[in-house]
Amino acid sequence: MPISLDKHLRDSAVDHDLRHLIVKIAVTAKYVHHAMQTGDLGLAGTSNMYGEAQLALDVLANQLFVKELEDSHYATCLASEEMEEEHTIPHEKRGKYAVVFDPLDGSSLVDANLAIGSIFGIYESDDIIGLKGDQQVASLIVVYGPRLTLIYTTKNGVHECILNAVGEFIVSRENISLDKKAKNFAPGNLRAVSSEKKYAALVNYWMNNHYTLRYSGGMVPDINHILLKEQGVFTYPGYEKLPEGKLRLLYECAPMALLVEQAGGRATDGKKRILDIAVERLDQRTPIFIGSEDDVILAEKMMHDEAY
Ligand code: P6P
Repeated sequence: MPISLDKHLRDSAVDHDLRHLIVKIAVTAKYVHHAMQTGDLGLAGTSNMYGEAQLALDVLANQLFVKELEDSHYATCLASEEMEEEHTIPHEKRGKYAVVFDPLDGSSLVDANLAIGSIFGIYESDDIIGLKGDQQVASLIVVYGPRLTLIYTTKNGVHECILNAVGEFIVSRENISLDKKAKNFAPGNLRAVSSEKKYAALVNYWMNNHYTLRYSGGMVPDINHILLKEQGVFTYPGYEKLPEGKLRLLYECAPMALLVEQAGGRATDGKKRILDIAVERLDQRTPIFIGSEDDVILAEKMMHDEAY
């Protein structure tokens, strides 16, 4: 008998408000997916038949999540990669969870019809600055691919759900567990190999040892791939032009790190555990090495040990 996301959360004795918050995110993702599919939204710079400036999909996705999360009465504040400031929930609608999100990560891929996703981190907190990823009570990704799926953790394992024919998210995989060793590699920021010789050596190691390349340019499908294949290593290092790399700690790396650690993997900035890094700024970036534990450890050594 298929189990719905809501029942799976209830059976895991997840806090009532947190359960409803996660279900609300899943339902809103259906609206975002519909907007993506109906094509009644151009990307920024186009206009509809009334001559109104059309909303870029990522702006619309952000507006949908902000509205639904505010109306849920379960959030204290919101922070989004699409907004410069924290969004404080009006007092009469305030709950107990701070929700941080990238509403549509990799939206530039959507016009090439590649899979993209949404990323969420949830904290029981009144504010965000100063938090560490380890304080997340839940994180989840939504994958807008050939199927609409999500993978979530409430720190009680990592589980996948798929949207079924009647519009319900049904559990499709439970307790995802990563192998210590990877066979696939997802080398982000490859342009860095020209200046970062240690990164060039690491990429060569993967190629010379016949790892299989699996990199799409979207962090959500790439980490989703690692979780569902139960092995793999994803890297996005910094380099001379961007010492901290491109990916954001709060909206991308910390939620992904919780999912991967809960699945038995590892996630660091090359030296420090991602979940131990305090959030000092909403747009703070960090290098990231994430996935199968042994391969992340090897990547850390090859990037930072003098012996390599
Ligand atoms: P690059 C998408 O823009 C994103 O933020 C992540 O989803 C993805 O992993 C990364 O950037 C891709 O970066 O340098 O390969 O385009």
